[in-house]
Amino acid sequence: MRVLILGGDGYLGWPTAMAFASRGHDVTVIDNYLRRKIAVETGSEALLPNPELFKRADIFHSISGHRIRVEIGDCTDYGMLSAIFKDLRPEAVVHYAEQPSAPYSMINYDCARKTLNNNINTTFNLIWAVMEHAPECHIIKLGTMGEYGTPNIDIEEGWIEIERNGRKETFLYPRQAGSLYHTTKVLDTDLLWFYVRTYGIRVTDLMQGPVYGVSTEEAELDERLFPNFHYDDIFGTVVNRFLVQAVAGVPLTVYGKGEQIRGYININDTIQCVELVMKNPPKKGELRIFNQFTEKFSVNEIAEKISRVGNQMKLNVKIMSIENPRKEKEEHYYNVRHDGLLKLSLKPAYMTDEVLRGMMSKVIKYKNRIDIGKIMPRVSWRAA
Ligand code: USQ
Repeated sequence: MRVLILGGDGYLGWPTAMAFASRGHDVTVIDNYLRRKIAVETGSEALLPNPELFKRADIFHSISGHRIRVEIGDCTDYGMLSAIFKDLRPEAVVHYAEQPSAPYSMINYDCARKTLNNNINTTFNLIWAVMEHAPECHIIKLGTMGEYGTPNIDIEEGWIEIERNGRKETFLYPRQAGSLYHTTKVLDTDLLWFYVRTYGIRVTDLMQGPVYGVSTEEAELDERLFPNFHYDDIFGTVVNRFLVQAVAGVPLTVYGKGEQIRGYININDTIQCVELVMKNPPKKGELRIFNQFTEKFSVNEIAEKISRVGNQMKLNVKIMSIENPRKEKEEHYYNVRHDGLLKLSLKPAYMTDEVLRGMMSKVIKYKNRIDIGKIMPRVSWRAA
């Protein structure tokens, strides 16, 4: 298929591009390097240096023989995005081009504004580029499980049927996010739903949980192709952070009581899910929503798993509860439906001790690159 990946420089965008190109798809990536710029501004660089996109595409081509077309541009610029759509007329577009950090979105006005502008304007421009130049194109949008928050009732897969005074209607499941970043994803979903029901575009919105993983099949070809693996407080997700902390000899930073439960997914399963969704598009005029994670854990459970595996590897891992910098429920009900992707035949890779050992061995290889100054949280959810 002709696929356009927005946010192709990111932790998920680049491995997706390589996987799709390897499987014979015609892949173009766009990125404006926003995450790279924020990482430098906030001192949050990834564990391994990642060459810029043209260079990575060249390395990948020379090793694998597969080409990835690269465009450097800002998707909030409609002229740029619509010209690419007009030229390429993609059959599917995968939209990862969002400022992905909840802590960054909570730093101050400028960071909040940048997050809002980037995320909403990119989604809005994408919708219009599809409507004007590729109306059959399937939009695959990365949303987040955090859109739902942690309500005290079961979380359905995107939609909820409500009966009121003898009448029924199906609505988007209520959303109440816990950071401005997560709220931009709620706004994205609302925008997509408006244009789906009004103009009949074709959309899959993936409510993804925190992703973990150091490498993917194609990244194994050369370490310069690795996903940008962050362990800092801005871009690092909790499992990746704990792996690095275990290796660095820093006690695992459990925020507050540590009973916060989330649905987690291995980076290889993210790629698998996006490909399954792309191969099985919804019909026009449908907003299809999947809850994209494979297993749920509390932060304490993750800390215990990583410390057990780390200790088996003679790392002497300690766990430390620190004051929670976020405003979130530290104990809550969490029962989430997530069978949609399994019905599309997703084969999950679970967070086994063996998987954790493999990831930890990779991190150990780069132990001397770890900067422990990047580990403690710097951003609080309280207004400055
Ligand atoms: N946490 C700790 N200690 C840490 C880091 C995090 O206890 O050192 C806790 C957080 O307080 C939270 C949970 O671990 O309760 C998950 O935090 P996270 O930083 O792994 O994930 P989050 O900030 O929610 O965001 C990440 C991605 C985001 C994605 C989201 C999915 O950065 O792009 O949308 O995961 S979800 O969490 O389901 O909303």
